[in-house]
Amino acid sequence: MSISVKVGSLITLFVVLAAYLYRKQANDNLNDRMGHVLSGLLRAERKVPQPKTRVALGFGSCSDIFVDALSVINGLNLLPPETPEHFDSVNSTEQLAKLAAYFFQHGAAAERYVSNASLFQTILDISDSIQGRRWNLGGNAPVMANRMALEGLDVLLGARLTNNLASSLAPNVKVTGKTTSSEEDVHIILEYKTGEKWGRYVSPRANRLILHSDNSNPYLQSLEDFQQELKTFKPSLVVIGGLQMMDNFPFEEGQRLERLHKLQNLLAQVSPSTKIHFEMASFTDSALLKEIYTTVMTHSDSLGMNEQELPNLVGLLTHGRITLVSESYPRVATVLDQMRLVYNKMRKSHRTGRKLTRLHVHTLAYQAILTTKSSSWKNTMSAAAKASLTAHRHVCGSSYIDVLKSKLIMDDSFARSVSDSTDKINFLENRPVSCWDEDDYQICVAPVLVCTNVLQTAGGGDNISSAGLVLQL
Ligand SMILES: *[C@@H]1O[C@H](CO)[C@@H](O)[C@H](O)[C@H]1NC(C)=O
Ligand SMILES: *[C@@H]1O[C@H](CO)[C@@H](O)[C@H](O)[C@H]1NC(C)=O
Ligand SMILES: CC(=O)N[C@H]1CO[C@H](CO)[C@@H](O)[C@@H]1O
Repeated sequence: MSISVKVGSLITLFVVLAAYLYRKQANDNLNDRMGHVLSGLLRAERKVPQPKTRVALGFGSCSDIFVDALSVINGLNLLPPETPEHFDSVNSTEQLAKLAAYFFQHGAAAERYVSNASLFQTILDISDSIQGRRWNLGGNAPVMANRMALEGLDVLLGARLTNNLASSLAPNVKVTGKTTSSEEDVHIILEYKTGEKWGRYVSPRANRLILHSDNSNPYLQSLEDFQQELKTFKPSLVVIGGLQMMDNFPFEEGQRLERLHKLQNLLAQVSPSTKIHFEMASFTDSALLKEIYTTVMTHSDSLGMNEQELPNLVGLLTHGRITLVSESYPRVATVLDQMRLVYNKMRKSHRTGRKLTRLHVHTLAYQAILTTKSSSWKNTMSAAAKASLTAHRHVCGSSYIDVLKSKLIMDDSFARSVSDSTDKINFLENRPVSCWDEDDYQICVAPVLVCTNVLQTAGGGDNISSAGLVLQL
């Protein structure tokens, strides 16, 4: 070997080594930064004691089967459709393929009713045969109930449960109404990761499409029992969720509104010292969301929702229609503007019911909580931190947070409003939760250490919202 070749390979070696050291340094800096963000969030979470109080939640329950979306799509021999299309409910495999492509290509969360019972059974049988599928307790109210119970609260749950489901509840959850032995509603949660490919469609982020064919949840069967027990349970918070099960369900004429009026009546009778929170979900039927707006939302002190559900509500409030798919990584400024719009519209247009004093929006990248300054909601900063940590813990499936399994996708600074890009908040890694006052409210924004090792996305919103609420009571 000649000298020049030796020198040449030596130089190559140095270059490779230098590149390696440079990358290692960059990684170490990044991990240091995330370490600071993590300890800042943990400090904020621990700053306030967990309250010892009572919470009541309704409605509905189901069994969730979590399964890899593409395995089910392949199992059903679904070919990627020419044109993705949206449907309010699903009735054939062609519709399913088009609908799946529609949400998959946007990485948008969705939940749809399958009107064809034999098709639903087929999808379920295939899902259950796929390796790695998991069964879990499901339904917004039971998941939130378990979360609150884990946080040490006493919980009343308005749901009719089968014995099987009742056994998955924490011991400090009391269930209203009878347990039934009849069949339980099943929700199929088709999960996909970022960058998965189905034909020419690529998912821009991890998310899920939920399919259900519920026959009992849409009727809010436990409502009357729940109302009865609330009188003696005297909770400090009532949480309402699970109403999306009414979306596209074939009710008889007038039946849906009749149930919602019963719920409105229940809420109107809740003592003024008890707060009411409504957890939004994915809706497609604008008429239903309008009914829920007047019967439930205007009777709530607090609303919780994700980055898809917020524009839905904004759409309803501004032009009476739901927006189907929106940005999956919305900027902070956009979300804050939408929150201000919802807050101001709801505070102004009030005739009866309660005044909105709290709004929590959970997104993949950050948590934003708005609270009215004169309200009795406490510890907004700690609540935002806890919600953010819970988002990571839930998706990664571990209460310990590993910075090596995390990434920050929030920018180093963010504008507070789209209308003024110079009014920026710098994100401080040692004090990661930014809070400030505006008009009669406070806003806190906490970055999420986004889990890169995704175990589950469904149920995230329920855990995150509950975690935020717990510290604010
Ligand atoms: C299913 O789809 C067919 C064809 O589009 C339609 O005629 C029928 O009414 C649908 N059935 C249900 C239950 O939605
Ligand atoms: C319901 O699904 C089955 C297949 O699972 C299909 O054979 C049938 O045509 C579907 N019904 C409608 C109305 O599309
Ligand atoms: C991170 C986390 O707490 N996840 C929980 C979400 O809620 C379900 C149901 O209560 C729990 O099983 C998870 O542990």
